Amino acid sequence: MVVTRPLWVLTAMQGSPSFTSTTTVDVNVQDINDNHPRFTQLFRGSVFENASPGTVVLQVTSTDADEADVTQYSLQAGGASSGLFAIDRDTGVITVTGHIDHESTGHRLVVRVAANDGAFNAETTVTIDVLDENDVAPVCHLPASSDAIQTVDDARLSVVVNASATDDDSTSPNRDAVVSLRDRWTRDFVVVGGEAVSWRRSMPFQTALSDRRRSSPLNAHRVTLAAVDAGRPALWTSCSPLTVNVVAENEFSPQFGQSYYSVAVPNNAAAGFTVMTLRAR
Ligand SMILES: [Ca+2]
Ligand SMILES: [Ca+2]
Ligand SMILES: [Ca+2]
Ligand SMILES: [Ca+2]
Repeated sequence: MVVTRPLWVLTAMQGSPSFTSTTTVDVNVQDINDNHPRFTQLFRGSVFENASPGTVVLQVTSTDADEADVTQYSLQAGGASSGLFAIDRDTGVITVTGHIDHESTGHRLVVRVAANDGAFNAETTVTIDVLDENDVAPVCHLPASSDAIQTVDDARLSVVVNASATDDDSTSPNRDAVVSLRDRWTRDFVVVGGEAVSWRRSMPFQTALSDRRRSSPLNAHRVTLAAVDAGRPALWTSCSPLTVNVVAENEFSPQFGQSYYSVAVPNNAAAGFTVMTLRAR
């Protein structure tokens, strides 16, 4: 009840003829706590995941028709938000106290706030939206046993290997990941569509200068890939390095080491006796 101060004017009369006397009585109506506190609105706030302890999320406010009442705020225990937030009991400011992780706690947290005036409680639900940060690096996926790839297909933009990237962040663009060349530019490769590792140019098989029947070391091409996401700033993870070997199509006949061999065999050699071992290349 609001304190009011009505002024009462009293008149006293006595005798005949009467005499009167007038006085003024100032009546103080004592306020008692007979009204509940009321929250001024439904509250909703937002906070980035990984926000530092002490980060202010929002402030709740309330009114109380009893002028003299002092309202104190508290959080109701329990639920997914337990331990993640605290409230200043005097000001109603809600701050971060725990580790908020969008990937494990989800995109929305709910806290129950109580306001107490010493006798009466009011409760409200505060919704806090958790905003996603780019805090998970993408992961690279290469086909098994792709560390040494052999290919005869050397044409420009022909696909050498298909790779992929995944990212456990919750929202785009933080979770949008592609495979990319680790270096901004490489001479031999290009990644098409974020996954198809392809020749940048035609890469024909080369023979060794010393022996035209042997493969040149220049046929081995190393490429380093990375899984990269689209967050700001972007995160990336290196893939296992690849070696792509250009091999010749079957254009050589097998060759013996010599064109003529002579071998002596004992005249009592039994069936199954090994005369000699020949090798061709
Ligand atoms: Ca009250
Ligand atoms: Ca996270
Ligand atoms: Ca995240
Ligand atoms: Ca990410």
